[in-house]
Amino acid sequence: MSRTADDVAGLTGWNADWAGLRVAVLGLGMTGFSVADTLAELGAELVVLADRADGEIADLLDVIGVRLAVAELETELEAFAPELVVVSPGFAPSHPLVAWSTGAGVPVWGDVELAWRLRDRSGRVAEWIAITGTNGKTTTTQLTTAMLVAGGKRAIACGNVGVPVLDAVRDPIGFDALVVELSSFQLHYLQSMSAWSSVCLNVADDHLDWHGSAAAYRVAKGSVYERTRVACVYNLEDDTTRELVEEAEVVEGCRAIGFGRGLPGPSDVGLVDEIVVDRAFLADRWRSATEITTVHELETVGLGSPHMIANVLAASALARSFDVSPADIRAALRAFRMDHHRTETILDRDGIRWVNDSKATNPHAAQAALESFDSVVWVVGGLLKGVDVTELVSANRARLRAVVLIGADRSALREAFLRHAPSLPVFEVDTADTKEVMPTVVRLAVAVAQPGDTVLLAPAAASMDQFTDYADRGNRFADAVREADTARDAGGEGTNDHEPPATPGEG
Ligand code: UMA
Repeated sequence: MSRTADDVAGLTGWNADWAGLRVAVLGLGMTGFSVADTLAELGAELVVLADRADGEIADLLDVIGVRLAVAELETELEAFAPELVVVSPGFAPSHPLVAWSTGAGVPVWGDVELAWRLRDRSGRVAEWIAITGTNGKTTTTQLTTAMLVAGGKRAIACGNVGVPVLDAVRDPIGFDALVVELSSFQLHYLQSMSAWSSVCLNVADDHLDWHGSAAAYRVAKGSVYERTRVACVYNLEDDTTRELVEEAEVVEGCRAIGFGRGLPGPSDVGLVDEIVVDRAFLADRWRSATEITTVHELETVGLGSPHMIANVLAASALARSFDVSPADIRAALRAFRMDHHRTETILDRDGIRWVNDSKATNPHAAQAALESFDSVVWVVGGLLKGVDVTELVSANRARLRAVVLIGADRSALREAFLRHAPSLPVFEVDTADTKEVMPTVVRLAVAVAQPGDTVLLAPAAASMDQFTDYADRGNRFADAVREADTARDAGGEGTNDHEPPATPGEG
């Protein structure tokens, strides 16, 4: 007999009756495989539907005996008549397979919903610390994890950071805490998580094409706070995050903890005279504060820019909520190393700094990167995901020496610069050959950059129109910068001693 949506809603726990449940898994990337592998172990009846699939993962699916369909997906789905659909985050709610499932009244979960229900897999049930925000979430996730580990906890960073949550849940030893980075896509398909503590770092327009509207994106982000048990951490410099906490239904006794670069009130984590202090997690918070670290120390490990300090404050609040001592947090920060592609200096020569911030995949992130420098040759463009760039262009006009436009479709940016910065030199890289994009960028930038300038790759856009992902885009930029530098040492091209191109235009 088929199981109803109510039966499926009641499936919580590794030992629930998953056997024979008919589940359609949408997508076969990182997420889809982890879902299929888990449910196969639980004895569910499965089909994976994906219109494209990496050969290696498809082979693995075959090994675990799960069927894959790559064509006629709607017909396949209807014929399979699933009792549950588990969807990968790349599938928007408007995708025909998702729309059919919701229309037919079939429960649609994301992998994180499934992971939450299966979190008692090992005897040691981990608490979850949930992290979202338009920007800074990966760094904050890594910082929080490092702090927990320094505090002697067994913790792992998972979720959007690149480790499916189900992989963490199925660890045989188990963890004290999962530090879960959640994208707005994952949050949209998550219904029952009740985190120990949670944070939404900031909210700015992103992924509007996926969500359909800014309001829907905001709702998804805010859902991170729902059912939080100990601490909802919010950004004192971003009113939206405070409103989202106010709107959330949390567990009785859960506290709201603010973080920000100003003076902290009681229940906040903030800065006093360049010292990072906690005024939230101490008994006498009305009269005293605990020192965690100093801005000077953060600068020495590359965490001194305004947005990095904000990430450190948020991570500190989360770690303090899990009882990590200030001394352990400080030790974690001292040992912390930033990932590649985040305001990463590739070369600093003759007064010109070359910086890779390929991780800036939306205007909000690009703004944070631009603010770190006074005079910039800005490499920008790619897939804009339906987001308006006008404000970004007009707000940064004064710090720009010149602009190098990349991306398959550069029209929106071209238009914005024409309108809001008509006298600014704008060069376009017009090539369909991926290998040629970054060498051309570097040639153009070399010609216009002056001592004191930063050539900044902060595209404000996703990369998939021209590159595999943001890492590929950043690596190609870094390689092109280094190659031009080597060529210069060898006496060839790539120096800063020739004239700028006479007229901006296509490179
Ligand atoms: N697919 C289709 N049709 C579609 C869309 C997808 O068939 O219309 C199938 C294909 O088989 C494809 C697979 O789905 O191979 C890809 O699934 P996916 O796009 O959901 O990606 P995963 O490999 O499962 O990785 C996802 C996250 N990707 C996205 O949200 C787009 C990863 O975040 C995350 O690390 C991983 O799950 C583990 O949780 C990456 C990301 O780009 C880093 N995130 C976005 C961001 O940070 O901006 C949200």
